[in-house]
Amino acid sequence: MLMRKVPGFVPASPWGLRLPQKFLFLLFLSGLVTLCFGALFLLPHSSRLKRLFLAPRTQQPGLEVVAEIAGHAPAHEQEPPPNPAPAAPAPGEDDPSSRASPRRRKGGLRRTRPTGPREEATAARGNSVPASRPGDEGVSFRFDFNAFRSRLRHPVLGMRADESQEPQSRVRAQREKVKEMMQFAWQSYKRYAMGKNELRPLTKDGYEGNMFGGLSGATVIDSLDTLYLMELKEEFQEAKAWVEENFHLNVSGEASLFEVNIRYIGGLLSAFYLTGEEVFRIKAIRLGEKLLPAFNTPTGIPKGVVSFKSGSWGWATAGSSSILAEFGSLHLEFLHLTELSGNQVFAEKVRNIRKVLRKIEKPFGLYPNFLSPVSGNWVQHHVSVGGLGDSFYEYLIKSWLMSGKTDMEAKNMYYEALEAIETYLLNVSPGGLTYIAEWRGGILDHKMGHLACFSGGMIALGAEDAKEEKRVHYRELAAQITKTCHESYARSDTKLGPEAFWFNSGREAVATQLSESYYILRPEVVESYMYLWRQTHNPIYREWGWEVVLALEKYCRTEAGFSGIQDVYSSTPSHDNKQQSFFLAETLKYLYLLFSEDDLLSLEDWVFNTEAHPLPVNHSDSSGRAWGRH
Ligand code: DMJ
Repeated sequence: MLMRKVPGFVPASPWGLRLPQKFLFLLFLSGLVTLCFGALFLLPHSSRLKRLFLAPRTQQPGLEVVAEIAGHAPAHEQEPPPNPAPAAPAPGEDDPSSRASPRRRKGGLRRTRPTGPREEATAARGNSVPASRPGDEGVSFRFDFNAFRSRLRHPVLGMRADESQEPQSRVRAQREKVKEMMQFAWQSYKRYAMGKNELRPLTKDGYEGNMFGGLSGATVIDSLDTLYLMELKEEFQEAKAWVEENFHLNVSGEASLFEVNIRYIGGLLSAFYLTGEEVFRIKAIRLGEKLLPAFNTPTGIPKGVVSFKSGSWGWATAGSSSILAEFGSLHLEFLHLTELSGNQVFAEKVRNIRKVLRKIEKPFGLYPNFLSPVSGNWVQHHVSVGGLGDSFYEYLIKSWLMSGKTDMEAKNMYYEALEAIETYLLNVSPGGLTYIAEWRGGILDHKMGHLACFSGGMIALGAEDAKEEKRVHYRELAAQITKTCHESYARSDTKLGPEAFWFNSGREAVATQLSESYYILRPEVVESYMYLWRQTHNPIYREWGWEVVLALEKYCRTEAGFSGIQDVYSSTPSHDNKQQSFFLAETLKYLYLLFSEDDLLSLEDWVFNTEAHPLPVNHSDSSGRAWGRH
């Protein structure tokens, strides 16, 4: 031994050590062992050594990762919810939570068919996605679906109180009618256009369009949650089977980041949260990864278009500005992508967008619609709560709600923006109609787009958390704007509203030219009816919703599906030959919710993305750091 060779060292035992020295040596040894063991905890989650020595924890791994990185206690160390509700079974199937149980998952995640080499390559490249293992399709992170469902305050599909108490009620018949419309829209799509992005009901064929970069099946993905909540079980299974077998991500076109996010990512995320089916989670994450190159700009503000071909997009080569409503409507979905993948990159991307917007100077507190992703400056001073701006404001208030009311930054930005909108854009017409005009560097266009009619619902939704002295005011404002939007419908021959309506020259809430007189099955007006109904239970909103149902049946229903119309002021309008996917995702869903009990997708548990896909409120983290400000 080395110690024997040390001069002056006198061995005192067969081990060559005196008792105190022996004690010291043992102390040193035990310290060394403790250190080595402790170091295991510092190894990355994927480390083999770690997996060998430390048994995996089963509680809420998804939240743990978010919580660990955010530096606060994981959810399973917190209080259980006050009123946990049992999870509702998926239509036509057993309790989905049993399918997603850790025991089941031990044998591998639910397998879907291979999705092609490009997808595998993308996953392997991975933007720091955990390494893939055979059987898990490249997404090895595990999300505890049971724990998530146990935290919901209401059963997903509600208690169906209305049906049991009033089996023959009018509202039930109205709801059934909307369900029949959904069934008809779906079956028509399935018959003539299954797998295409949208149905063309007059020519009885499908349409791909150029927004989705080669992705197919927008109507399938957009319909999943609507079919689920209407309990159209067979149709839901058809849609799910198509996703499993035919929804391929190995495409190489150029896609709208916004459209792919709100329709595909939003639809897949909702389908997962409603059913626990792994196929939806995995596809959402894989598709989310394909969107990341859009953020490779000097500011991190994404370009509107992402090229799936190259995997990256030359920011300098493609146009000069990004659109507020587009880059400002990613926050909800991207936080959920992080929640379901454990990959912080998604959350980081949208937090950076927030940071840029927070810092930049706003003219009069208003957010213009165009921003340069290169310089980070506004490109022109056009402000609108309709197209180009709309869902940015919506995502602020919904980020606050989705965070479990902890994302103070979103809350403050929302109420500040609303104040500026009220001060500079809000008007009352001579006829007493309240409307939100558009602003061009200080000059007002006295018009409202159909798209801007979502704002009644948004303001109603945000009213509850406003400063006390503003609450009643916002409720009233929401009701007034919704009434104006109803007027735009009521003043047409078809009782459907035009794409844009004006307030000038003595004409109010009507389109002034044919090019603005079309209706393409848009949801915004019924969306506001739904929120106002939930807030007030004023029967007028159900009456107005029913007027829309009758008008859709009369003017938009064709032999092979629903179609938009070219002139709402004609009693014999021409059809535009398009059944928009958002008609199934949004218009019919909001109508169905309008004629349902409030606990069907309760607003305590869910926020709807801008394509009406429900995403769950974070009930897990009272400190708010996982979802809120970092
Ligand atoms: C939908 O895709 C979404 O609602 C989006 O926010 C705006 N446009 C359509 C519906 O009109």
